[in-house]
Amino acid sequence: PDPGGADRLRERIAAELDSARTRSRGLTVDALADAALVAQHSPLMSPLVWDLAHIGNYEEQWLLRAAVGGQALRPDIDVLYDAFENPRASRVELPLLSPEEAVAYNERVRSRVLDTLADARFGPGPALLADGFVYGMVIQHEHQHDETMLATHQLRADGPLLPEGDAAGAPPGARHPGGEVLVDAGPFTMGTSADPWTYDNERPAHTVSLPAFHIDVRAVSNAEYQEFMAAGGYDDPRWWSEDGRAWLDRTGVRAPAFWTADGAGWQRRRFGRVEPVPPDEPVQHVCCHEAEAYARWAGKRLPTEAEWEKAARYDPATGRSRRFPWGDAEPGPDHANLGQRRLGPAAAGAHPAGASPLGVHQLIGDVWEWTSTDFHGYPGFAAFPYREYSEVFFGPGHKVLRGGSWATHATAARGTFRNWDLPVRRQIFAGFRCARDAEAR
Ligand code: AVJ
Ligand code: FE
Repeated sequence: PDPGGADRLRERIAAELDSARTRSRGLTVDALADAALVAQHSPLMSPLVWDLAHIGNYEEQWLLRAAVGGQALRPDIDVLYDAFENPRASRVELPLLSPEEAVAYNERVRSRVLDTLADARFGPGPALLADGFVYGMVIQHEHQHDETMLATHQLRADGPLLPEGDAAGAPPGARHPGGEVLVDAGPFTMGTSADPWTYDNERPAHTVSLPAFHIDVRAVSNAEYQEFMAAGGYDDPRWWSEDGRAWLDRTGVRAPAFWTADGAGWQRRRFGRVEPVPPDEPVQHVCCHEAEAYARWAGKRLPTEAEWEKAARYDPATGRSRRFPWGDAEPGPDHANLGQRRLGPAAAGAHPAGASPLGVHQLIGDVWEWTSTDFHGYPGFAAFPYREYSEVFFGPGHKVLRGGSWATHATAARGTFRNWDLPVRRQIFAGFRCARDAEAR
């Protein structure tokens, strides 16, 4: 027993709740006028004011009602902020809280949460509270919606509003990594049973044995993706799956989202700024069909989810799986480009300190990476604490993405974290890296 442990955990929770809220406000009421907060910027996204009050309502449901059994504040609005009741495209029609009401409601919830935090018992006892799990869940939930709100900002038609952050080039002297590494055949531990703030879908730890494979040291860059475009990749049916071809025919897409060509080459719009496409950054805003087509054109394929995780976590020297590619330490600014420190991915080679034992770079941060795997539960999966977080999305419709993006907060990024989306989605901050069978070629 560690008598000071619960107090340290309380302090960490309070600090993380606070920094998540600063970020949520920075993306909503501190950045935009009311009209832009209540507007629908894309049928794919909620109005920003919906995300804002949904964050508070989730916190009320889990940290006030479920965790400490407190009185409900606004049970009448649960239905408005229930993501399953209301598809994103129709949320704008609901009688939502105004921005001002949402801020006041969120503050009321938060001040009660902080009052009850002092008395919260973190175990032994109900699993919801063990090691502060439910607080970690609510903190990660807010960060995940912050990333979603950034995707909404990227889709806004009006100009730049968000601060640009650091320009993260490669550090001086960093070797520009390239090529691929061989991952030997054999077992590794996938998922976790230990990390207390992980989601149900990351559990339990289990052994997976893989044949040998090669995986690229870095994600596919804008320059490489342009070679695929210049080689007629979008028009060559050999590279596209049947679903991919149907998607191409339906959409007429011929470039990543937000790209436009002019006399000077390819430009991209990034949070209201138009700029030349930087060659050394990983390509982003491509869907899984595009990722798959590029990989086939390059004579490769997407990694499976298990291959991605083995490349990210497996340490051949010890046989152990690490929490992160660089070890078990929480991510620092040298390890990975996370947390919206800047508004885009970093160039290849920018984070040598974050490489995995096998020498694979930038697995965490920069861009979510599409894998070829359908989202499913690991052997022994048990939904906790609610089926609607993961379980209802299991099945062939959703592809797993790994690693987190530049917009993902460190508290919601780790070697076991699993994201998922429809294979046609391009508004998320996703790119990919390639892999291939070791026997092939
Ligand atoms: C894990 C990003 C797919 O946004 O639908 C937010 C996260 N779950 N609120 C989503 C989530 C509930 C989820 N993703
Ligand atoms: Fe949510």
